[in-house]
Amino acid sequence: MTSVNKKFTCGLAAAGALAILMAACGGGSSGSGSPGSPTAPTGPTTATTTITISNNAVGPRDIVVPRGSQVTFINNDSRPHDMESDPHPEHTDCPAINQAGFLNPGQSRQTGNLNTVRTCGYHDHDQDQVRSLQGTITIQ
Ligand SMILES: [Cu+2]
Repeated sequence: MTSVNKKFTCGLAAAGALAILMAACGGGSSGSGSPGSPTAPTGPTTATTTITISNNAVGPRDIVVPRGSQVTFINNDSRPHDMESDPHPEHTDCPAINQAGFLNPGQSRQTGNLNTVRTCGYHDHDQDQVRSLQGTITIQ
């Protein structure tokens, strides 16, 4: 019965002071102001500012860059690609990525300055279902 009693106590604390509850009983992350721990990317990440497209796939898919960086997309494929920020089709998460945009074969272009510490997903707007053309840029 000890655990039940503890939960009951926390409930009372919540009614009184939410902030104290968060500290005493919550133990969860605050959700803001936690430097160095952005949303964990799905795969291994690489410290580079260049993403190359070939054989209808990006590489490396997931990269880590310092805040303020520009990332260069290089299209070494035999067909055009249109690299844009998630989510599709709005492209609103990280608008700086949209500056890479449409790349003909052999073309390359940089994103704008990635100034916000966060993880940005990107995709090929013309093949938004193709996983091999999707990845993440983690800004830290
Ligand atoms: Cu799109």
